[in-house]
Amino acid sequence: MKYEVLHMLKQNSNTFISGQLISDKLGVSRTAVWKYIKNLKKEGYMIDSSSKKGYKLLDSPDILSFEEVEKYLKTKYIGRKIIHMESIDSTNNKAKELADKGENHGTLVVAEEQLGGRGRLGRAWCSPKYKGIWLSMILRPDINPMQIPKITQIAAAAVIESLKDLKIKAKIKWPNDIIINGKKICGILTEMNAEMNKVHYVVLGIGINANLTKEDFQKDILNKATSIKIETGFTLDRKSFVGNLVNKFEYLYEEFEKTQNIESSIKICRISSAVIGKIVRIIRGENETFAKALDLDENGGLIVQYENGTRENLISGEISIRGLNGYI
Ligand code: BT5
Repeated sequence: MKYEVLHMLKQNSNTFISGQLISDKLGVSRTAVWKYIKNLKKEGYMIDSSSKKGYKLLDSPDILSFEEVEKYLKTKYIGRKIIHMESIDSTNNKAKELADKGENHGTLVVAEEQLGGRGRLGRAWCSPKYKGIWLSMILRPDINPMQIPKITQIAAAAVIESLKDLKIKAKIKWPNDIIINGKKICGILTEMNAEMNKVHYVVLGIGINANLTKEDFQKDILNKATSIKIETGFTLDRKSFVGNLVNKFEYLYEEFEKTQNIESSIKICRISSAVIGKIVRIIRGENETFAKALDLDENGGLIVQYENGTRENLISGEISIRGLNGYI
């Protein structure tokens, strides 16, 4: 009910709306309305209250709840439900827990801060409060588990396209890093629950360093991590960015759902690749080899050629790519 009150305030954001009208429309007492208003103020909404005129919404907090992101959404199912949390260990953990209980395809888990944000192979992901976009999507594709790496490429393409709308040029360091000026501003973590031939669900985690300053990062990652704010000087409007990102994602994901192809996403990933044409270090556990990155294949795998001429199509999973002398 609190959000229905908020909805009414938002619809009349330039004018006062009387407590009586809200109470009549929603069928609750005026005291209840007053309590909801008090709670909304606690969440950071600035609401002018006047005993004669009623309530007027002055400003909304910079949070990524459904109520704040909704006006930017053009999707059919992705983000139509957002579970928003102030603080959580990891949105991927929460999304998995919810998916295990049957949460629907398209639901998003978004947190303002993660205390145990995760990268691949159990690495830590730095996720300070209100500074970034830390979200996970629950997806229920009817596909073979082998197809899962395609979802990472769709997500990478959607991030690139959303940045492009803001005239920000970014590149993809295959398979799951988005970089600006050679440093990482976004990481993608795709996890699944599956049997041999059937995927039960996928949790697609996306972390975007929107407005972090240098002080927000641990010192040991500053050589490879950065934020949109640091690189462009521009404060990202996180709400519209999330809306735009899920719109782009759903559009590209639909191609995959209908045809199992990700041609459009691969095109974007190819143009924006930070590795194609370069000699790269391929790290598999303890093992390191060098090869030239040639292209992406239709599954989103990276085609590389070793010094002896043999070629291999790398599948994301447990592989990391580095530049010859550093991160890229
Ligand atoms: C990733 O792993 O890049 C995947 C990151 C996914 C994060 C999202 S946030 C929402 C969702 N919930 C989660 O718990 N996770 C997902 P990987 O390729 O393994 O890179 C991890 C490495 O990047 C770390 O070992 C650090 O070196 C570095 N790193 C940590 N935090 C970073 C940050 N905020 N920005 C850039 N690099 C970072």
